Amino acid sequence: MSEQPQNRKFKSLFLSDIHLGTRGCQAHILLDFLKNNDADTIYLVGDIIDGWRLKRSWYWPQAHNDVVQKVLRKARKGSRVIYVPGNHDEFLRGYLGLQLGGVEVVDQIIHEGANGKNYLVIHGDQFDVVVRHAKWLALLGDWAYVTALNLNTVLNYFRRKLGLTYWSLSAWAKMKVKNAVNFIGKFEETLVGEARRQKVDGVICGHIHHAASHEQYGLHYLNTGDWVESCTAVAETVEGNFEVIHWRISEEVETAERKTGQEVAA
Ligand SMILES: [Mn+2]
Repeated sequence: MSEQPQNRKFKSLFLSDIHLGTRGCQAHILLDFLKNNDADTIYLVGDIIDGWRLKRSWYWPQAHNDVVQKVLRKARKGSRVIYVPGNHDEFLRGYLGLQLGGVEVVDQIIHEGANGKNYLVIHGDQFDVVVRHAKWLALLGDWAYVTALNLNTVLNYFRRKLGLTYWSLSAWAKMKVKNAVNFIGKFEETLVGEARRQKVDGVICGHIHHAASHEQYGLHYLNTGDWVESCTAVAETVEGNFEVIHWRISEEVETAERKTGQEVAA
């Protein structure tokens, strides 16, 4: 059983940075989230399938398949599903304007909020100077990030054994580095600038794995976070309020789902 509100129906759900195809992806937690949350429109805001990683080594356990099936089933049952590719799934940028299995692929889109405001929905890498101007540097950063995540998995295994709670090394490292904080601020400011340029009221993006909802730069900035570490999503209620959801599952569910995932994958 989930520790959080069950069977909620939203106007819209925004999810990004799931990184299916990588070991870091918390697919079992996402599955629990998808079981308990539904929406008229589901926006997949990029880096859903990690093509960079899959190109190097194939990693595709059953749980990752289940996530894809779950989303496709929602599309069949009437949810509008919109996929806005990111840099890790840029291969989908070759399919813009097409429908794949009931999923619309677009580069960016304006979301009309129930609050009467318009929001630019975009992954955000287009405005990340590191990714834009030096892909090799971004890939290096990517490697360092994966290494940190793997270390994190080992670390948390022992923390679990010792009865300690989950603790994210890479999240900690990222937050410790002052440059990272500057990077987040700079990114948020740039995305708000783009929303302003496009004459909309706000922006909903992903990419930096840092969920947020604020008006620090004059317009409403929302970031969906990720399903590698923080397990977050942005939800819009039918009344037109936006929420950042941090999804958590109980230890028993986690252990059970991990086991099933492994059995099927083996
Ligand atoms: Mn990205």
